[in-house]
Amino acid sequence: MNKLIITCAISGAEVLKEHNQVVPYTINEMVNEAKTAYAAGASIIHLHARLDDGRPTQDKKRYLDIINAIHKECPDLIIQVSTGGAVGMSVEERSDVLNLKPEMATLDCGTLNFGGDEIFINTENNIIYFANKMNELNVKYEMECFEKGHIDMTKRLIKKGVIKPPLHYSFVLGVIGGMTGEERDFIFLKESLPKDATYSVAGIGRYEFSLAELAIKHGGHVRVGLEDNIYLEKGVLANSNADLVNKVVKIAKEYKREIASPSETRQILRMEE
Ligand code: KMH
Ligand code: ZN
Repeated sequence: MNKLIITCAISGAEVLKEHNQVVPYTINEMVNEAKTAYAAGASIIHLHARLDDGRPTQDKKRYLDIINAIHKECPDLIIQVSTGGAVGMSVEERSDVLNLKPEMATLDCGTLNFGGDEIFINTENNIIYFANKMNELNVKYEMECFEKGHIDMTKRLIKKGVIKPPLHYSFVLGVIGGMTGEERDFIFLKESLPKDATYSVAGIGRYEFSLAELAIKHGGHVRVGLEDNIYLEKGVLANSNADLVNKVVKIAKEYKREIASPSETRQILRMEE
């Protein structure tokens, strides 16, 4: 089977040290989490910038400082910046980081209720705006789909020529307000993808490792990290992002999936085309 791409979502925008004290906020903490996740097997770091006090920020200067600091330690690592930011941020605020011409970024493909009373807004015009900007700046997009309707939206935008192959999806499942991450959900989404698309899964909370195992088994790719889940197992907090990556590597071994390096990841995702 193809090699496994592991993405590590080290920081997120919502998870706090009050939830797990190892959630990174400062640049040094981010570098340490990225470096150890990379050593464990991650080839992509999904990054949300935070201020030292933990507040999420889409400030491009802060992103640049974090990216440079991580690349100083791990020059080869792929850094995927978030254009989702945090709920409530404007499209302009969220997209400013793209002006850094990052190698990769997320493209959120639909609106949903987010964790109870909030709404994560991604209208069709918003998605077109982000996609056009990423096309223009040559940024590889990973399409974040929180439910099946979001995949349908990407198909509509592929037809319109807004979203251009090669296509890489992420199924983010288990958000309260989005689709759950049961096996049948996973199969339904996987079978709904356009031909030749690659995909990764990001299971939120208790879905993190069950979804990871399904993707590993079916030839997909996996995202883990404190953004999505703070536990190594029920009731046991993870000591680091690397802990979560190590657990995926162990599952991958059981299925004889080798782990992709950053350069192999670029090839699998056809980033050099
Ligand atoms: N923080 C969420 C509201 C992304 O990174 O593109 C959005 C999010 C998605 O995390
Ligand atoms: Zn994110």
